[in-house]
Amino acid sequence: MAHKKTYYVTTPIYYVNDAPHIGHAYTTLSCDVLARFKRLDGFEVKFLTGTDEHGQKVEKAAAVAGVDPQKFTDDVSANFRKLAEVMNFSFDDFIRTTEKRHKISAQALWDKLVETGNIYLASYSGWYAVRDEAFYTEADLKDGPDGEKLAPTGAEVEWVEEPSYFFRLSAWEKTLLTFYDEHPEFVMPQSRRNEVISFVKGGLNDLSISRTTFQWGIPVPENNDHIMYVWLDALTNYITAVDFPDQKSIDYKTFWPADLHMVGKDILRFHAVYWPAFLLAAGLEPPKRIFAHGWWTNEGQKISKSIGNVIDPLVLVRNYGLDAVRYFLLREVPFGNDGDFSHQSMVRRLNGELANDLGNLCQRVLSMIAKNCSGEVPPHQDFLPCDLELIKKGSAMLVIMREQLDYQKFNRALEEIWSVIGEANRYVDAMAPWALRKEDPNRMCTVLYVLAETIRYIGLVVQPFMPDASSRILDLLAVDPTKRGFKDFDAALIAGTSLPMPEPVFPRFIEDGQTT
Ligand code: ME8
Repeated sequence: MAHKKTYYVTTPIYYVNDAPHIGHAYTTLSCDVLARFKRLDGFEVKFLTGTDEHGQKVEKAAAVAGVDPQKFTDDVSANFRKLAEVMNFSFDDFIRTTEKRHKISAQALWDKLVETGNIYLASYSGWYAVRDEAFYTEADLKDGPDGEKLAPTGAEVEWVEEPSYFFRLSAWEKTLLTFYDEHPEFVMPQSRRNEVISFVKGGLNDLSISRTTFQWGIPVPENNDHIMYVWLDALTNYITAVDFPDQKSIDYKTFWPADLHMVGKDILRFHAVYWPAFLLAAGLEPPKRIFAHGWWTNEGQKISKSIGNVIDPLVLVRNYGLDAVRYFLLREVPFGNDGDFSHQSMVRRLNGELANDLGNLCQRVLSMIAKNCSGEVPPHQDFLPCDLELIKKGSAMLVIMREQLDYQKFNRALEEIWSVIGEANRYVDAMAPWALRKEDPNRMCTVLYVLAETIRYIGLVVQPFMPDASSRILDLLAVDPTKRGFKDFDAALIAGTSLPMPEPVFPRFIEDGQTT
């Protein structure tokens, strides 16, 4: 039997110090689209998300809330699960770093690093930013507006002096550079890869990987006075979820190394430098790709709790509808670049691209079929070159999208679909099937068949992006739910199949917040 194609995609695990916001929804959405696309394309998929529950930042947030950290993390982690439900994320596993399976895995990775001589005990003195959960040297810091020292990210820093275990990161510099060289697509986009390489070329210091001044974390196996550094703990989640340390397990053998760790640009270094170094040092394979996407701002401003402009994805979904939000986030910005959220552009895309371009195409064609072809897929005669051209464009989308999504070019994939939608709308106008009704009804049927078939192609490829709207479109064409995978991409509509009464697929959004 042929070996099944597999795909393992992960989101960062989110800190439970705060409520989920649009940035978290964005990262997970991008992974959801890839997971759905690959499943439709016949892959065995594992899509992992979850929450990062240890560390000083979470311990502090729990203290501020006056709640025990476990209870606090239970509550906030549940909010992330709720977000996943509301956004219709199709994850296969939701990991929490406070789970037993994860403690076993993180401690096992630690043991491997000890066995291989990569860990030593010394003491750390330097700066630490709780917000970033990151160590900084004096040279990294910048001056704040009141002359205070700040991390390069703008986070407050505190001076830390304590005994600490260290990971011999400096010893892995050359191996990492060779690894990047041999795997040119390990870090993407290219500009981020260049940043990573120049950071490593600038020289790596050994990394402090344990703390002693707080409790909330996984104890170091050989010395319970030490808590594992939260990033070492958190990164390990990606192998915990495939049963590490059991490297003989089916999941480990099937899915490791992961195909893609999707992250925001803020946490690239942890994923593209520290994580492969830990894995190589432990004799494990690094993942195949780290993709660092850009940052969202809100109407031009940095999103922050103190500014009070945090965008709650649940509110967006309530206002605009889930599919519209999913579409907007991946269409608005070339994936990898920073992007700005504005209600105006959301409404413009919703009305222009969803309600007008796609919605009207479906509505026009399906209501003409309902009226003039007794509500059945019309029969067709020989196709003319212009018919074949449109069908060919529809059919070619899949191959193009495969390539674009393999490089995380979500906006390009959507542009491709919308260019076919544009062609189809121009074809309707040029063929004017309403005018053919009397003079050449057979030709009218052929034109409507070509359009219905093009809409079927569109409905199929839109599935990963807009699962609800696409399933409504495919239902309106009576496409058998078992024939919506890509192996049936070219299983054309059959004349005479009876169709349900057409209904609008996308509402129009009117400025006072109402939809019609
Ligand atoms: O960093 N725009 O968790 P976190 C786009 N626990 N994406 C954004 C965003 C924005 N404005 N704000 C957040 C952590 N994100 C660690 C990860 S992984 C082993 C541990 C997204 O809750 C983006 O993906 O701070 C970013 O990398 C992530 O949320 C940070 O989430």
